[in-house]
Amino acid sequence: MQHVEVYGTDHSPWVQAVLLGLYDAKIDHHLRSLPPLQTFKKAGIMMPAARIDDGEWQLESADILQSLGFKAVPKEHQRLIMRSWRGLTHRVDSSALFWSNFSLAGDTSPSYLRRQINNLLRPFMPLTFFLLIHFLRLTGRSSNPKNFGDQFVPFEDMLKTSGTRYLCSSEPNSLDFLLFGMVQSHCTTYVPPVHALQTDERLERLRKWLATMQKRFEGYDRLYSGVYFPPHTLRPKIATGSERLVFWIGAALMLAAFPITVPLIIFLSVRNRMG
Ligand SMILES: N[C@@H](CCC(=O)N[C@@H](CS)C(=O)NCC(=O)O)C(=O)O
Repeated sequence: MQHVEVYGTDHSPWVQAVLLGLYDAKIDHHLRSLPPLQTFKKAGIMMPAARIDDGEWQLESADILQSLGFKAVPKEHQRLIMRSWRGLTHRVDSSALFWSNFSLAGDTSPSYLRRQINNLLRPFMPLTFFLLIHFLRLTGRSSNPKNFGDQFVPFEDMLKTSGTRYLCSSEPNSLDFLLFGMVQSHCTTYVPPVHALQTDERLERLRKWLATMQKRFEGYDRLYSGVYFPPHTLRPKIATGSERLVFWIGAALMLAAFPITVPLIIFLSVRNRMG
């Protein structure tokens, strides 16, 4: 494996899982912020997508991790990861914070011109997530459990029985990346599950696991959890002023063009859910 191209934003738990796997396996990779045409045609803005050595674009984080050489994730574990997503919809509690956090995660293309073109167009992704999350909240589908710690208890139990520092083997594997990716996502904009992870008395082992993962990923430049969990690290690097300016111009254009953008987002979302 020479090079892997990944599409997505590092605010997504599933994109994070793939990036963590790539970092851990020391595989050369690049993160692009706009979807490739092939996946856009069939899955809209769905992320992550990845292609290994100019091969076919692949969707689904667990499948991508498997293609990278990591373990397959059993369906029941995938369901547990899905459940640990609860609370992420709180990232739109403050629209200003949601948008400004996205403005900071700039495109990373080496060419300045390409980077700025991508920064101009990438607000389409947060706009979609913003509308999707509000839709989930309005339709009562963003479940709010009494205690956000509950969704992490099954992982605490796994650590109790694994006999190692990781969830199911002596080295971190797909499940560790998926859960740690979820934690990264919860930390991009502080949401209630972060508080549960920090304070819930039932999650002692999970906090140790987080510290182990933090140490392992010390040099990883998308470590959002470092601000909230020890050993602490600085927040990931942010986009420059001119990159953020172009992002905001793009966001304004997307909003001004809402008679086009909003129906397009609805069309892509409905088609994804039906197909
Ligand atoms: N099961 C998929 C989930 C991917 C997913 O839900 N991605 C979200 C971003 S966090 C997305 O792209 N949503 C856009 C949409 O639903 O149209 C995976 O593990 O890769």
